[in-house]
Order: sequence, then structure tokens, then C-alpha cells
Amino acid sequence: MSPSLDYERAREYTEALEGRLVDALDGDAGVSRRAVLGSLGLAGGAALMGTGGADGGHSGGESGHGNFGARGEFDEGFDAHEFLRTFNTGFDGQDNLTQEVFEEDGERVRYFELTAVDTTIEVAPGVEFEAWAYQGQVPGPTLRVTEGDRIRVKFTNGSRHAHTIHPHLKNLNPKMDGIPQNGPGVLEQGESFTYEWKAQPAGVHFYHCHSLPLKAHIHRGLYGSIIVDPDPERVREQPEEYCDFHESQITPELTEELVARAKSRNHEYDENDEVQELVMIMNGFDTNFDGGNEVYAANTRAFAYGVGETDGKGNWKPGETKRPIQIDGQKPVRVYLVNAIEFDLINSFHTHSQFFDYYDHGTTLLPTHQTVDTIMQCQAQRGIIELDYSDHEPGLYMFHAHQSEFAELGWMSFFEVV
Ligand SMILES: [Cu+2]
Repeated sequence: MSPSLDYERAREYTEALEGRLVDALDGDAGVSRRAVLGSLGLAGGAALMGTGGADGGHSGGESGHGNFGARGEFDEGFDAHEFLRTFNTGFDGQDNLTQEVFEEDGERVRYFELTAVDTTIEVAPGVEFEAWAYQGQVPGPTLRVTEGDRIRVKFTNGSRHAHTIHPHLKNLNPKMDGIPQNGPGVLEQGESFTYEWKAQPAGVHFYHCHSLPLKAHIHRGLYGSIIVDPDPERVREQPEEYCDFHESQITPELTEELVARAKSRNHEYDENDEVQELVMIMNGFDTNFDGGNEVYAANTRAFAYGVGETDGKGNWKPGETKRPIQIDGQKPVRVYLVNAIEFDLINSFHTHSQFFDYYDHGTTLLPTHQTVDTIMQCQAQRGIIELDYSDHEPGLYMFHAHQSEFAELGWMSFFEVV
């Protein structure tokens, strides 16, 4: 079986799923999630399985099944591939975000300016969603700092609705909690407030709007992640805070191991450059506002990490917005995974053909789950996944939510190991 044939079949598979999703949603504002799934059943299994059988896979949108199998590209407003690898550290990050780093009172401040706006985003090709978004994007910008820094966020509300920013950090001042009842409360359109939080504990954390009704404000898109990298010097001083062992059980060797792991996690150390780091915020969209999600994804765009068209020589076609996440097989991969889903109780992450180590909340430097291929997260739960494909053949390796419903409605992706 030639690799190019595998790519072609993976493209057909992605297209078939995307075509069904878009057809089911297109021009039918009243469609419910159940109706979408019902149509999946009727459309037949061959295309879904990517077998290229008599009825499936090859239509490419030109057949008589309405728009079944139709494909389209995403607009250029948001690049899900760029988002994966963009970390805003104050030193560096996306151009449209004001950010800087400076010293103040002997402490290091990481300063960011976030503005909430009302905007239209695209959740599947041609499927738009009226979002409320930090900095006009869903998910919001990924903020990345080192443990012990001060995180200062000047928040401006440019939306017609009242919003806040609530951080999932160990925050010592209730005024800075970003809830309606404390400090500045909710901010009305045109108002600003500067939040300040200590970067603690080390881990991958969540930020979101805390206005009421909470499920509406989160589901509309007001969320993002704050990654707090462990400080290796602090790890050396207090290693017991970064693992499950009691202080008396910690040997010098274990301390060195933990320090090395902290350096690998910390963006200010060269060791970190050896790891391919990715941010994935699992989310969903209730496109008809009936209290259930119609579209699922990692980083908003259904099937954006599925397989699109190549030129037949392994190169993605120019303008191809759907392509797998390309991974250097010789380097480890670290995924910062956050579950921002609303309406569904849990979400999950499942890798094909490889097992991984998982760090729940990312607050420890030794895994909380070792050698697993599936983990689940409730809303706001997050964690770090570490995996490698160094002994694998090059090619496509699927990963997805293992609620198969979510996978078929958008949360299905591939790593392309090269
Ligand atoms: Cu809000």
C-alpha cells in the first residue's frame, strides 16, 4: 500500500465527514445535533469508513447527493495551524497583541492587553458563528509565563455584553478573581480594568469570562489558556511540590530529574527547544442555540487538522487550510490540552498507535497517568500530554475525541510524522 494512497483515503475520509457536517448545518438554522447524527446514519457507512466503495468517497462534491462530500476552504481570518504553536510570552508572540516584559519592585511583570469583541468566526468551511472573543479570536491568545512572575492583563471590553476575565490560578486577592461579585465586577462596553495575578502554580491553566449566564459567555468563545512554566531553581529548592513523593523520599537523583524536566518545560531554557509544543483547546459550538453543540473541534475549526489535498508528491497544496499537524518523528511532542466544552459533561483525547504520559493540570513534573492512549477532562480541566513517535514509521496517525459523536462532528485530527 503506497503512502500516497493512504493520504488520498484520509483526504476522502475527512471530506466525507466535513461534507456531512456542513450539509446538515447549511441553510437549516433549526437543525439539531440529533438530526445531524440521524443523517449520518442514513448517508451510508462506506464513505465514512473511507473504503472508497461504490457509493462513497469519490464523489468529491460532483455527484448527485446534494452537496454531499462538498469541500471548501476556511477563510483566512484565523489560522488553526499557527494558533497551535503561538505562545505569547511578553517577549514574543502574535503581532496583534500588545505585550511586554519589565521589572517592577524586584519582580518580573509579564504585561498583556486583551480586548473582548463581538465577531463572526468560521467553525466549519462556510459555517459561521456569532462569537464573543478575546482579541477577536477563539480560543483567545495563549499566554505563557514562568512561575513566580506577575501576570498583568489590561482588559478592555469592546463587546456589547458585559464581560470579565477569570483566571484558574492560585490568586491571593479576591478583587482579581474576575467574577461579578468582586473587585470591578463585570465590565460594561467601553470599560477597562487591569487584572494582576501571581503566576502560580506551574501548569497549564484556563482563563474565561465569568459573566452570567456563565454557559453562554463561555460557549460564545471567551476563553484561552495560561501556561505557567516551572522555574527550575524553585524546583531544586522545593522538589516535593512537583511530585507525589514525600520530602523524606526525595533523593538527589530525583531532584536532578525534576530540575531537568522543569528545564524541558520552561520556554526560557534551551532544553525546551528540543520539544515540539502544541496548544489544543477542545471546544464546541451550538450553532442553533438549542443547548447542544452541533460542531466540535480542537481549536475551533472542525477537521482543520484532518487531511486536505496534496500535490501528489507529499506537499500540501497552496491555500490548503486543512492538513494534519506535521511532527518531526525524532523529537518528542508536548500537547497543552484544555477542555473548554460547554453543554457536554466531558471531552476526551485519544491517540492511535501510540501511548502517552499525562500530567493532570500540568502541576506535577512526574506523570499522573503513565502509558495511556485515552484521557478524559471535565469542563475547565486541562493537562499536559507527552508522546513521541520516534520508533514509528512515517505517515499519518489519527487522534480524536473518543466520544465518537464528537469525532464525527469535527474533533478528528491527524499527526503527520515525517
Ligand atoms: Cu462574558
